[in-house]
Amino acid sequence: MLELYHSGLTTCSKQVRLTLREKNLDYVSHFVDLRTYEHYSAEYLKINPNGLVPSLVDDGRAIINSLAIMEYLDDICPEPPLRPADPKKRADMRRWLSTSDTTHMSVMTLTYNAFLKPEVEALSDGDKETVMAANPVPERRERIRRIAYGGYSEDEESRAMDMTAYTLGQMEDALSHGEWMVGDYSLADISLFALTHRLGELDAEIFDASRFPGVVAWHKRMLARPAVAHIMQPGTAETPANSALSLSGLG
Ligand SMILES: N[C@@H](CCC(=O)N[C@@H](CS)C(=O)NCC(=O)O)C(=O)O
Repeated sequence: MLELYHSGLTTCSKQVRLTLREKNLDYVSHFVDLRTYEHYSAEYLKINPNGLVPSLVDDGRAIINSLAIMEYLDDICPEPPLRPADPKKRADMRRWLSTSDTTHMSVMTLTYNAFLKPEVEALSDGDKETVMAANPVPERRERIRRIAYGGYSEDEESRAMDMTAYTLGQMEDALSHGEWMVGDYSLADISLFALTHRLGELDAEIFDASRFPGVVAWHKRMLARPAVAHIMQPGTAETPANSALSLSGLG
């Protein structure tokens, strides 16, 4: 039996929920509320010692990291295949998974400044300290400290924007060769779509058809997939209101 611990519409939860849906896999859904810090509870930390979502539990064994989970799902359920058989293309796919991971950091910065700043600023010092102390990963703790005290500067925001635009530029090149990132539809498309979906929510000025026509057209192809329409519906049991955001600004 598969159990998914996820937070609805946060970037990494979208990646795994979409993979599950594309494969038509049933699972027990556990919504982890990032806004009440459920991901830092002792119970959840036993599943995911990093205190991050998502986590998959398969017959009692936890698998963590959204990208590892996506590959795991393709291993245990090979149909329809979401990784190219050709080793070179498979390497390309992994390169995009890695790119999605690094770009996620920049998109988090944009998300924080656009959506979360006032809420985090309004937290009491005690709450801020609680959140910082709770996160087990030193790099994340530092990011939360950064957010809680001062937030990202314009300069940092502009660097995050540049980095995101750089990734979109690389995607534009890749998409000039075909409809999907690496030949057939694959985990590369799923991992990157989770980011472009967030850029759409942010109404980010860089995500623009005049600058990246191939990416915007690909994004529309993604939106037309039934699995995407299914998992993106806001306000369902899996995606309650505000499920796209974590108050620690790291969704
Ligand atoms: N892809 C990585 C990163 C996961 C990640 O950043 N998850 C965010 C949601 S997209 C999270 O749990 N944020 C809560 C926090 O950092 O407090 C993984 O799956 O481990």
